[in-house]
Amino acid sequence: MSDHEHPEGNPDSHSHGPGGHSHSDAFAQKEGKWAMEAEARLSQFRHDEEIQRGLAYGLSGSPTLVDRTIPTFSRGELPHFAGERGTFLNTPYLEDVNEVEDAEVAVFGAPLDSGATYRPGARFGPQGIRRSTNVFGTYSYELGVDLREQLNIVDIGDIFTIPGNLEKSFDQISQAMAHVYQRGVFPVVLGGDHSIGYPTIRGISPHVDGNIGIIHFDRHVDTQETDLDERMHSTPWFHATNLTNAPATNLVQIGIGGWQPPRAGVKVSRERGTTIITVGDIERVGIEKVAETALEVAWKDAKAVYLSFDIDVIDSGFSPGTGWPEPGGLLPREALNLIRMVSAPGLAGLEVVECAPPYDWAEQTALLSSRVVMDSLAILVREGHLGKKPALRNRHAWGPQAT
Ligand SMILES: [Mn+2]
Repeated sequence: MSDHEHPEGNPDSHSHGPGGHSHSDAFAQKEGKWAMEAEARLSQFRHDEEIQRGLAYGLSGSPTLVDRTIPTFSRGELPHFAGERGTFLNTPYLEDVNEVEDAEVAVFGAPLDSGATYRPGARFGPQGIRRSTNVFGTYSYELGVDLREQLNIVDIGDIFTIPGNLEKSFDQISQAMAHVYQRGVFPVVLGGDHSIGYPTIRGISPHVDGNIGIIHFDRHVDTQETDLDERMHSTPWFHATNLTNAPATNLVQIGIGGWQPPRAGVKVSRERGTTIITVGDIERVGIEKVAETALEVAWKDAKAVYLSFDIDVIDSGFSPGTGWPEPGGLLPREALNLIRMVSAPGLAGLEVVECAPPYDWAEQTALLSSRVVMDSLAILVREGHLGKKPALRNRHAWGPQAT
C-alpha cells in the first residue's frame, strides 16, 4: 500500500477522539503489506547507541565471535534471558522522580492487594508484568512502531503502598499519580488490585480542566459503595464517579458479565447511568461498534479520558492469574483489538490491574497485561498523541546501565 492512500502514514485510524478519524475497510487485508513498508521508516539510533554502550561497558566479545556487536557481558536488550531487565520492557529506570518531567511516559507499579475480596496476589502484579516483558522486543510488526526508537519512556518503580491500610495506600497512589500527571507526563500504572482505580482518578482529577471519561474493561461492574465494610476492589467507580468532574454518565464498562457482579453494584450503575456493554453485546454488534460507542460515551463533553483495564475481562482460560477469575470473557485478540481502537488521542493515562502472578501459569496473564500497555502506547505513538517529546540521546539509556 502506498503512502498516499493513508496520508497519516498508517493503514487505519481507530480513533474517534476529538477530531477523530474514520475507518479504512482495506485495513484487514493490507496491514501485512503496509507494515512491511512501515518498518523501513523507523529509526535505529537507540539500537545503535545500545550496541556502542554494550561494547564500551561490557567489553568486546571474544575473538571467535563473528558478530562484533556482541559484548562479553550482556549490557543491552540481548539476550532476552540474560542481564538485569528489571524494568517494564527494559525501559530506562528513573531513580529520581523529581526528574520525571523529562520523560513523556512514566510506567510505575501500584503493588496493592489489600482490596482483594477473594484471593490476593496482585501486589506482585508490577514485578510479574515487568518480568513478562523480558520476552518482548520494542518493535511491533503490524503496528509499525518501535517504542524504543519513538517514545521517551521511563520506569519510575513502584509506589510505596501500605499493606493492610487501603486508605493510606490510596493517598500514596493519588499523590504519585498527581506528581506524574501534573508534570505533563503520561502515566501507565501497573496494578495492583482494582481498588487503585479510585485513587488514580482522584490523583489526576484536580489537574483536568473539565470532565474525565473512564473506559473500563472488566467482568465486574466495581460500582458498589463498600464491600466487606471497606472500599475494596469492587468499589472504585462508586467513589471515582463521586468526584465532581468524573460523572458516571462518562463511565463505559466493557465486558461485564458472568456470575460475580454483585447486585449492589448493578443498582449503582443503573441509578447513576453508566453504560454497560456485555461480552454478548460485543459478539452481536462487533468490536468496532463497541469501540465507537465507548469513545462516544467517555468523550461526551469530557476533556480527558482514562483507561482502566482489569485483566479478568479476558477469559480465565487465558488469564488465570487474577483475583476473581470469571469464565466467558473476551478472547485475547478481541481485547487487544479493542484496546487499539479506544487508545485515542487525548487519553490521559492508563492502568492495567488484577494481574496476580501467584496464580499465573506460564506468565499468560502477565504477558497479556503487558500487551495491553504496549499496544495502547504503540497506537498512541502512531496517532501522534505520544512520541512528540524527542528521545533523550544518552541521557537515560535503555537497559540497566543508565549513564
Ligand atoms: Mn474484575
